[in-house]
Amino acid sequence: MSQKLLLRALKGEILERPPVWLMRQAGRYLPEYRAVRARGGSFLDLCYSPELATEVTLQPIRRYGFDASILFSDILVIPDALGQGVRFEEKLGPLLSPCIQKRSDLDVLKIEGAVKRLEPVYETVRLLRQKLPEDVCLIGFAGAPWTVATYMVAGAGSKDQAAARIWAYRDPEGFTALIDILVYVTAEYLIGQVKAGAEVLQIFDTWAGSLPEPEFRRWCIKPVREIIRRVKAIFPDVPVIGFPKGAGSLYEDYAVETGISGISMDTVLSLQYARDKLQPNITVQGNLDPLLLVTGGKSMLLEAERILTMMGNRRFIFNLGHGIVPETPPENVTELVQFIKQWRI
Ligand code: 1CP
Repeated sequence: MSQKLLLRALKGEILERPPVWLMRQAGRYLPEYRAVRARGGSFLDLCYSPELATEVTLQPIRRYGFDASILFSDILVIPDALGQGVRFEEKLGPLLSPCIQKRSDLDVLKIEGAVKRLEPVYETVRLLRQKLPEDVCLIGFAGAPWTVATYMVAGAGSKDQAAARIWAYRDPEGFTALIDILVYVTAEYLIGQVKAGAEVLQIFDTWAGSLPEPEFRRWCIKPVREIIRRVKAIFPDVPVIGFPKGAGSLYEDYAVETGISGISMDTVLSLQYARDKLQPNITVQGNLDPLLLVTGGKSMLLEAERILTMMGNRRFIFNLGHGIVPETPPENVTELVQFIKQWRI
């Protein structure tokens, strides 16, 4: 049996301390990341450069000794591989063009070949498996179809995901065609990552919380279930973590119906709810507020302790409720990781 803590936690083992890794553990809050990033090229060039992407993935592992490493890439490499232009602007975030807002717009997407265009990412995964310390677990990832679609339709990040919701209400069949394309490419992409050496997968559904219940079932649960079915048809044992951010009381159905092995809590989900409704069936991950890493100190450690006390004696992975923000002082991360690693049931 594997000794890696993350794999053991995802099998349902209760450990003497939970594994710890943090969403966005690589990135702009680290000076060594900014140095690599400044070496020129765009953000996507970094994602598609196996040597540089490997280096920035390893940076937080060296600095902090996390139990798991998440592949450095982005959820928007899929629209890029499909041929929709994607670029990242310093202040504006991602910009995608042309916008995909009706069925006929789907014609610009090049489905065949998209999976192959992501080959540099698989190469990064292979390099990481060679270079990671042997007790560190490698997580591959992708965005969930709904969340990726919200960017493809709006052509940018958007507050309320209005453009995608409007298309989905106006023409559900047309919107299904976009979701089906994303299910196909995302499943193949994740299969490619596992073939290359990813040991766990995480599916980010950052904008799950903007949908009413029937749409949540249709555009979040159903496509993710289908992706997992396809991945598991080839790799039955690979654990998948789902992150339906903002799903509230629908977290439970997402946990039960999608086929995931772990579920990542957002910052606002109640620990009592997670303990009562999720932990009996599934490993739970989360949910420290990333802004506590900006302040650090006593308030951060008190909240980390509350989370550990409530969740740590069941199946649990310590993480944040969302990604590390760029303003985070790196030394606060050191303090948090040391605190988690010395904690015992
Ligand atoms: O300038 C820079 O260096 C770019 C900043 C950056 C980074 C470091 C972006 C732009 N993406 C990433 C890496 C990234 N993105 C990772 C791997 C690194 C790690 O976790 O250590 C992962 C897993 C993601 C996932 C991602 N990208 C999500 C889902 C998780 C989440 O944060 O909600 C989303 C929504 C994106 C889109 C994205 N990528 C980048 C930006 C600025 C955005 C838009 C976010 C928004 O709309 O608010």
